[in-house]
Amino acid sequence: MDGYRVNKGEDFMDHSGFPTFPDGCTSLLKKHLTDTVWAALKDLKTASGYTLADLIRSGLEHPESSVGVYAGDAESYTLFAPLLTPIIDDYHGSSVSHPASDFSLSTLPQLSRDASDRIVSTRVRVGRNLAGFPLGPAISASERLDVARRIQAALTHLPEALQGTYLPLSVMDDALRDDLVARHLLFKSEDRFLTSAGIMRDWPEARGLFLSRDETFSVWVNEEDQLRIIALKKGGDMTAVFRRLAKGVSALSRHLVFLTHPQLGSLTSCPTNLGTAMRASVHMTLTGLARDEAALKKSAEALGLQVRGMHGEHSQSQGGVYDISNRMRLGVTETEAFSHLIHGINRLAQRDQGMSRP
Ligand code: ADP
Ligand code: CIR
Repeated sequence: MDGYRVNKGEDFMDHSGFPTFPDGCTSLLKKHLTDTVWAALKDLKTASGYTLADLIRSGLEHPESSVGVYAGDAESYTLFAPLLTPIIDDYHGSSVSHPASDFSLSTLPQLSRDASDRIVSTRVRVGRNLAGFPLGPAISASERLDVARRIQAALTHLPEALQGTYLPLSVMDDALRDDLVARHLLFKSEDRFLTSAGIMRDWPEARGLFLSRDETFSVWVNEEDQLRIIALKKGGDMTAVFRRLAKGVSALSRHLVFLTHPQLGSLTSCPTNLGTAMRASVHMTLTGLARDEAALKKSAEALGLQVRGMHGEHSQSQGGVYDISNRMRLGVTETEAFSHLIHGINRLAQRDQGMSRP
């Protein structure tokens, strides 16, 4: 859908209370919320009080959503499985048991010289949440604070090369915050999808950014997920960024118990992030392919890649530079997802080269 329209209140219910979606809505929520599924789930509530209405609120209020649901807790994934399983299968491919985490470097393919030359910066992030707590949409203010304290304590045990400073959002001045966001180091303070899901409640309390001294390793605290563990570096040394991220994840997992599921891997508030919860991305110059953005998105999609703009999801490209990342995160290891990205980037660079010839 072009632009967006916020659905409010009775707008999106028919006379029986079944949610309705405007024409042109292509969300996975609309596709999989049949009247049978709705009738079976509408009166259910998880132990932390999360209901079907909570689960689907973001997708109803924003019919331009691509997915449209956020889980409130681990139990959401079992209680609301008749809706979430088809959405998960649709996004990630049919459900398979998620393999054990593997960040090994030995099997990574070679990045071509042509691709490497086009890469402005490389970023790899994983989402994590803590076992024993609800996810962002259903967590209470005191639980969120407890989560932040545990993460801050774990951060003090990072190896020397990753050490840095924790910056609480509640005491950060606007100029510093804007600068960190502009330099891709900090999350934005508004997101209409997350707001509708209840994730932005009590903002900016218990939110923060941990930044390593050299600014190439960071941890976002209590945004969409309780932790986003991130490695980010200028240039196309993709292996070095992947290795740095793996080091940080491994260090933190020795001091925190992350929320996992036997089939779904790491549990995250948005089902697109399940499994590895990893999005590895490059900012890449594709001036030839940029002449037809719709075709670029189509070829990237066929390669299993996602195209975003220069400031993340729902933003625009600038100067022919795009954010290219792995789309699939569940049912593959981190190394497999990262290898897939490298292969895809090599292909895109090759195609762009062809398009750029006079
Ligand atoms: P996510 O955390 O899910 O990746 P976004 O798509 O909103 O969420 O991206 C978060 C931030 O990371 C944005 O500022 C985005 O521009 C930045 N980013 C993503 N990939 C790169 C990259 N390769 N180089 C620099 N910044 C990046
Ligand atoms: C949506 O449904 O569009 C938002 N809730 C974000 C979904 C996750 N992003 C993605 O798959 N690109």
